Amino acid sequence: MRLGIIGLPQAGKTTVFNAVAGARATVGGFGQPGEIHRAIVKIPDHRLAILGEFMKSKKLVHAEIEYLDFPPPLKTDRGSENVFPPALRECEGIVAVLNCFDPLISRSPLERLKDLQGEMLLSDLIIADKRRVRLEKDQARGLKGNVAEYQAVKKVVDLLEAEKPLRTADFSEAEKLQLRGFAFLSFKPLLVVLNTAEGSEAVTAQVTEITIDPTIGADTPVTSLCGNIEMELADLDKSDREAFLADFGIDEAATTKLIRLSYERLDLITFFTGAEIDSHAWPIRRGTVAVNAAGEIHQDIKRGFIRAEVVPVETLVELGGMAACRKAAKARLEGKEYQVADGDYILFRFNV
Ligand SMILES: Nc1nc2c(ncn2[C@@H]2O[C@H](COP(=O)(O)OP(=O)(O)OP(=O)(O)O)[C@@H](O)[C@H]2O)c(=O)[nH]1
Ligand SMILES: [Mg+2]
Repeated sequence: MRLGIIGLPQAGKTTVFNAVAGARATVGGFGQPGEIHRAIVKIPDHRLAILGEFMKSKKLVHAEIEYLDFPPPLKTDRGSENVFPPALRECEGIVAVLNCFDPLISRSPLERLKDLQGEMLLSDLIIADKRRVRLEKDQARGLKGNVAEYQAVKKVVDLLEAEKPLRTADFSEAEKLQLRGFAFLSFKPLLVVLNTAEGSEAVTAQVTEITIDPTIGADTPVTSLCGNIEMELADLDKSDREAFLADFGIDEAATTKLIRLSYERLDLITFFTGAEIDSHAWPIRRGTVAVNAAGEIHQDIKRGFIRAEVVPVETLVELGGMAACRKAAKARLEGKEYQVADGDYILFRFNV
């Protein structure tokens, strides 16, 4: 799962990227045109450590997501679908970074977010409209085109012309299937980061203004952090970082919160497996059923699926193992269609 970090020029995208990824990409350099930084980030999860300790695991395997740091939208290409690099279309979610540290910027964060969103709407519209024209031409020539696709594309064009991002509209599963291949940017879940100056919190009014704006959508989380401080923090080793946080009475770095929010925004939850070799946190989409969760581990486990034995990982550790959980009637046997819950520890029974 990938999240693309985007923003207007000099918003602090690369700084935020360095902070979440512990990376050291050059900041303030106005990037190389077209240069994209990528990094895989482990999802912090205290439950994995607890499980690993209990299982005496040699290794912990975290759930991961990938962040991509993009250059700003191309100004010269305004009005084309290539304002953003194609790699952004391959991301499952988008993080928009807004410069709130420079007091000389007069447009409000909301206005700048709308500018950025405007670019996304436009590039989606160009793609959708091209397709609409093509399908209408086919119809005019008497070709029996795909009616369902035409209707879905027409709906998209209408929404975009009304400047409505697709993620705020309702689509049926059938429509989504028709639209999947277009990878529309405004369809992707969005997360907003206000990048604030050192020592200043985000202005609550700015956050609220974005949160309640109907063109952004109520589902869009808005968080704030100071990119510079977070980047320095990410550069410290673990004990120094903990000491730093304790000094300031902070229990969690803002980037940790951002990573957690990213994970949630992608609609991911975690289930666990564990043994002496390793304890493993597995990311899956919320709503995934047991048999498909099994497939994440191995196709054989999916194919030969019999039952899943399930218990919350905390209960497993607290009661001291699966046998004790069975005895206390805390472990459940679930079938293929069981919707896996966040924090489930699962033993798959399978036969191949
Ligand atoms: N004071 C302050 N400056 C920041 C902060 N975050 C970024 N900057 C500065 O803003 C400038 C741009 O930072 P980058 O992270 O390179 O911004 P960017 O959005 O990646 O820039 P481009 O990729 O060129 O569009 C640098 O000089 C940073 O030091 C912050 O939290 N506080
Ligand atoms: Mg940059």
